Amino acid sequence: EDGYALWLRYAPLGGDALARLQGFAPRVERASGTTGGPMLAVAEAELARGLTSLGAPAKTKGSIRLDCPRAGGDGDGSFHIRAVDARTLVIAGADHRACLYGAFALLRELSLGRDPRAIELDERPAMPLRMLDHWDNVDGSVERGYAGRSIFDWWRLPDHLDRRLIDYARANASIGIDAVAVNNVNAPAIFLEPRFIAKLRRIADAWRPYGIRVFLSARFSAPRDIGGLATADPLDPAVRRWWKAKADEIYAAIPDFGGFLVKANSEGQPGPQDYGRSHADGANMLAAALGSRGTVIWRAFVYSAEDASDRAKQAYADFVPLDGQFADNVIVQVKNGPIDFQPREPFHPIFGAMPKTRLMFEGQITKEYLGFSTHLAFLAPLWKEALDADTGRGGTVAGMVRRGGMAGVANVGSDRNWTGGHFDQANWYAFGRLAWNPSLASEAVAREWAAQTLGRDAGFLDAVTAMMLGSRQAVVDYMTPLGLAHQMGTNHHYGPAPWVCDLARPEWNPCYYSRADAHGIGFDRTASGSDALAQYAPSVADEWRDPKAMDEDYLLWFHHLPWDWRTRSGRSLWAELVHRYDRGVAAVDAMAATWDAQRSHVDAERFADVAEDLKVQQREARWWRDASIAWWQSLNGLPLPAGAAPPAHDIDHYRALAFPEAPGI
Ligand code: BDP
Repeated sequence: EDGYALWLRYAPLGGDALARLQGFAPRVERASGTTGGPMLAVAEAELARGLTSLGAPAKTKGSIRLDCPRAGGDGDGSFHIRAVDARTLVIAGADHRACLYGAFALLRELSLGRDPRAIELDERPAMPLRMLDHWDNVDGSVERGYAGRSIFDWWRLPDHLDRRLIDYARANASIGIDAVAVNNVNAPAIFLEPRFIAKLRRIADAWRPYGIRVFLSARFSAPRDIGGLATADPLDPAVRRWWKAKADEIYAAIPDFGGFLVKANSEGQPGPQDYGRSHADGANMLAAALGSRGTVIWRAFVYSAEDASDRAKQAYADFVPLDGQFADNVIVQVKNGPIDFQPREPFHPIFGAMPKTRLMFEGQITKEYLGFSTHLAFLAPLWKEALDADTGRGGTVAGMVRRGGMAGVANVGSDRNWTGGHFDQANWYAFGRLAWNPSLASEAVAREWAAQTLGRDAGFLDAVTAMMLGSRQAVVDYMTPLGLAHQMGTNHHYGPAPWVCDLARPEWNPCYYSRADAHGIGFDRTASGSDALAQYAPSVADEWRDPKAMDEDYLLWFHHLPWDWRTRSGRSLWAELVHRYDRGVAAVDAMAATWDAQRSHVDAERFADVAEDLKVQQREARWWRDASIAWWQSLNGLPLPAGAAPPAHDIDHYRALAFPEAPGI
């Protein structure tokens, strides 16, 4: 087993589960009124493949009836599954998309060993767009990619379509993903040229039966870059005509093209502000070009060089005043937290603050700031922390995106196991499942993933699920405990670099975020500091205002405190910080021990791969702990708390480390 099959292995059932499936022995049939089509064919082929693989006998008795009258897949994919009599299970919904999702859901249930005739599901997606964003470049490299090269072979497209792109679409369909942006948000205009539209068309045709619409990251300055115009001003009539013609050209090739994803006036990307126009002016101009055919997804990830007083405040300051100005087919895409995909951040204050705007949640599946693909970190608890958060403005974060969706920065590459680390598959899986239903529990998602992907033994699942659930907190503890953020190495974001303080823009420096000196540490975001707290609803801000009463997981995010400040454990802030680093290191050691005890439950290849990665993680957790402690000590001059091990090296050793070979830049 090399991991290529993902969670769609359909390993043969055994024991009672096999006996029940054999007793049912279904064949797949269509209800009268349901006619065939490419999407239904995918559902039928998947059921046939899955049932056979799980161990259903060739001689059939019962039936699985597909009752999805409308051809095509325009509906939202809601489906239900239930037994109508002792030998017939029906998958039903409005159109073929319902049967597609229903087929995968049924196979998931069967894979988990459920009694086929007792399966009853009634499901509808929580939000319309469940999307993956690829940060893949035209040359086959992947920004922040840790799973090899891009799966998109732009060189050989459109003549050759890699088989892997079909397997990719199938995996996405199995978890309800319905949209994919194929190229990096830092986009060159070349993707909008006719040559590339032909390539995109080939992909769109291949993915249509799997219910996936393609999106393109569009460079805002394209009318100048490739259109021969002197400007890209969104209010210029020639610019508007250019985009309209471009959209027409794309729709002629791809009638169900999803639309444009845009990173504008952010980290050097061009945008409407270059012409004194607002984000709404820019987004609405593109929205008019697409018309009712598609959607503009406009990213709120902005922070300007001019005002670096608190980066955490800038997206809100730029976007909230524009609430109500965006066209209906614009969605503003907001990262889970106000800075940048850190191991832990409070939820983004824009959620709840733009009631007249369709919003989308952006999470990062690829682990740019969480140890790349060599550290095991299950991210469902990270996303859930934001999704479940009550905004104090009439609902949770998940509720605020129900008219928009969720987009995850993909962690998929051409590595044989897709995601670099085997457990990173769980993050892809979890993102899709949560976008379908954000109220699923992290534990349930971890368990169903592990059962389908690794093995079904109950003791094994208990151990592996617990390991997964604690893994993200372990990363927080050994990298950035107590609400610290952005302490990673420059550019590649690999390893610790809390000492860095000399980069061109203040908010690129780890020292900007820690604000550590001889006296204390932490970023004051209360009224005495940047007052970022005031961007949250009063009920939420109240939770975080008092450092004595608040959840200490966010302590140094909101407060600058002296090193001898008393935490709730009774320890000084310094001792608590060291305690948490140590807790993180110990947690990784425990994960390695847990995994080691599972040898008999996992195939040798995947067992060894994971064991090797955990060794790297053990080593790097210590590195993070030691380098961080050595640095803080060089500032505060404090002795280590009693019993804490001294760092393995002095601070100069850690500062001298360099990694030109680090991937993903
Ligand atoms: C940052 C990444 C950078 C991305 C940027 C973004 O370091 O590579 O381009 O996010 O989201 O975290 O646009």
